[in-house]
Amino acid sequence: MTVAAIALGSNLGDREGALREAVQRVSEFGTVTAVSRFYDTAPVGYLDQPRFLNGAMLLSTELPARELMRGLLAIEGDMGRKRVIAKGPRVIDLDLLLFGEEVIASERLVVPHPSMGERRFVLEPLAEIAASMVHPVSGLTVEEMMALVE
Ligand code: PH2
Ligand code: MG
Ligand code: MG
Repeated sequence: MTVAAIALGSNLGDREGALREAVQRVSEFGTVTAVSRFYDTAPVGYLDQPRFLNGAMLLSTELPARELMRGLLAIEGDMGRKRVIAKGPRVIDLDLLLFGEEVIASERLVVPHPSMGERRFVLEPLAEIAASMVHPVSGLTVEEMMALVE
């Protein structure tokens, strides 16, 4: 059994409905042990797009990381995500942030998520539900990462 931390984001259509639906669908891959509040956030990176609703969840799962990732991508596809502009508007974005303390660097999957430490819109919801979860590369807790982000 592994605890996976997953980030959720949406900035098109019914953002809250999309996040709720995604949580429901992800629950098919294990047991959801926590869901953060949803945060209305200004777009970061590619700025000319609507505001996001972001959240985070914890999933206890028996699946290996690559299977979970495959499942997350399938949910994104089912929910109508089209990859048009990199970092652009999306109905749903599901990012695998942490998978226990596993470190994975394959062509298809990199865990911990490489940019999680730079993103307040990821760390703030995650800190709400998993403050003491440890980043296996830096050794920092989510709470400590949150204190370092601008
Ligand atoms: N996702 C991005 C790019 N910029 N900004 C916010 N506020 N929230 C996001 O989820 C987000 C973003 C690409 O994944
Ligand atoms: Mg993302
Ligand atoms: Mg993504």
